[in-house]
Amino acid sequence: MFFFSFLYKSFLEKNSLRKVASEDGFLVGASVSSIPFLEDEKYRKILKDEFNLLTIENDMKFAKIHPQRDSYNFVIPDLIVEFALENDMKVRGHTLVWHATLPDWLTYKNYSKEELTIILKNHIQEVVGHYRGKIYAWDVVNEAYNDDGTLRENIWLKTIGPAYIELAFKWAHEADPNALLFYNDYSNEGINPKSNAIFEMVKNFKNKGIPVNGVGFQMHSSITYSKNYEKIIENFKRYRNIGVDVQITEMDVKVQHSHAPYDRRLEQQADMYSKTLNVCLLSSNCSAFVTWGVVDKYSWIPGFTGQKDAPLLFDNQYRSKPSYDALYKELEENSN
Ligand code: 9MR
Repeated sequence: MFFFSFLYKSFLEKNSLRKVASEDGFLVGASVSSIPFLEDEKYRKILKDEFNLLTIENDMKFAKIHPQRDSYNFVIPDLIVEFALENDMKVRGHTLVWHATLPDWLTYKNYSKEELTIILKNHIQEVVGHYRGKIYAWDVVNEAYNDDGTLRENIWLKTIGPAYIELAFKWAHEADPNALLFYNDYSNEGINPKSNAIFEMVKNFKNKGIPVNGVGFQMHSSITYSKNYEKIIENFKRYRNIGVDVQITEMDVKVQHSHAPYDRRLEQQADMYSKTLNVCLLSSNCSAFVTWGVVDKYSWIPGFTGQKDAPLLFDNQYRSKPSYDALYKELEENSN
């Protein structure tokens, strides 16, 4: 009986992304959204069966976790972190410093440089300190660059100045010296003014001893925009040469804006997912592949574009899609 239940269990485990990824120490993850996490048992089951890494999609953002100047709200992120650790999954913390999803108490008041510096330092140290030892990697700074390679205007740059980025990394490291610290952005996967500027910043941080471990490539994609995979490999390689990890942190693939039959669009989507994972698996410094959501109906995209879409690995009936199969196959063939 024991033997058969063992066989059955191994069979079930075999058919999951995390099982095939874990054999090689690779991390395959998804972002978690609080409403389905709290209300949808099937959603939680997919999370724990399929992934060995979770990113908290919204509940660690400044406005959510630090809603008033003198109070923090760790309730939902605590539940998700506990769930992850109970199920032997790692967690990516997202995100400490960003221009968006800020609380009103920050947005609608003018602070001096000294005040804002203390606010940011306290925020980072309180949040990172709360999860010390539990969060495997933090997106310390998110989307600080414009596409032309200049720094994005935001309250941090305006009031603290460009040093806010390196200060954030130092403060996060002080609060949890074992957490990996990432800079995360979008449209930075190829070689372009934005990715060059980010690379120069990270290289400079390494030279100066600022604690940065990795760069996240969000990889929000669409079947109507092709990718230059050679350039992505080249970009990942230059990070490897300076001892910096890379991760795919927020991948999804839109299928709207195409006139192809739906089945064909899902095949194109699968192809994009698997080619991107392939680049990561063939790059020795690429340690994780994370999708931005799990089940199509909970994706952020329809709300953002105003059009329905199906950007993820599971459809609205929780069935795995061709994109899932393509990732599974890629993991099976190419992890080492
Ligand atoms: O998916 C997230 C969506 O639910 C939120 O409304 C939005 C604003 O906080 O952020 C979305 O996630 C973003 C992520 O935090 C950073 N990279 C881009 C993601 C998609 O906009």
